Amino acid sequence: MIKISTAEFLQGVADLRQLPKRELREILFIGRSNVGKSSLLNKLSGRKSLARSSSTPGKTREINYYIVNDEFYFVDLPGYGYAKVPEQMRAGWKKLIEDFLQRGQPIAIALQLIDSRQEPTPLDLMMMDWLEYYEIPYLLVLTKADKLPVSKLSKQVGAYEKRFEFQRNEGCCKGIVPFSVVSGSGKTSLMKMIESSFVDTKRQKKEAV
Ligand SMILES: Nc1nc2c(ncn2[C@@H]2O[C@H](COP(=O)(O)OP(=O)(O)OP(=O)(O)O)[C@@H](O)[C@H]2O)c(=O)[nH]1
Ligand SMILES: [Mg+2]
Repeated sequence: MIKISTAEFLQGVADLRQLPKRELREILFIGRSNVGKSSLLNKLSGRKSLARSSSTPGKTREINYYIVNDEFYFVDLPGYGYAKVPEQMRAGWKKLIEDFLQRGQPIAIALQLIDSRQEPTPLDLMMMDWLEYYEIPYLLVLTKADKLPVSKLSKQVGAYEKRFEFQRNEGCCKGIVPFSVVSGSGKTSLMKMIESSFVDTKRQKKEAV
């Protein structure tokens, strides 16, 4: 399994002209404000405070690039769905994300985070539609799994499996993984899935030649 030996903040991007010059495979972290993107990124990299995680939702306004093992990027996308954000900013977010997904950079996999206690929001569903449309493989990560009793959690995973059966079988959804930053559960399966996404990205590249 991939071992993360180094992970460093590289840069924040508010404008696509500022994207890093070096093209490396990317793992995207997508989800609404406060869902646990930064916490997951920190947990996977084994660095407690690499990405700023806070209890103030909507803090991350830029696309944050982290370079891992000098080999690939973790990309923390700005959270959406924060009620207090002005309309103009919301439109800016949509344009930034959609342009970002269309760049043609090698995205190994996107992690679409949803709170395990909740139903996907309309913006989560819109994001998933975009991922399907641009044919970006993704995992649904059900966060804060420690906040649900085990039986409720497995019921919820079952409900997600059923609801997104089509995306799982015919679309780009590669799996549904419950995760808790508190217990660390889900970390190993996520790392394995990220690793196999690298193999698939290589394969796609070869086929494209
Ligand atoms: N109990 C529990 N709390 C969590 C978990 N993951 C995140 N949190 C908490 O949820 C809050 C938000 O987490 P962040 O990682 O900052 O969320 P984010 O998605 O990066 O938020 P933005 O950057 O604002 O979009 C923090 O207070 C975290 O400690 C989890 O698995 N379990
Ligand atoms: Mg964050």
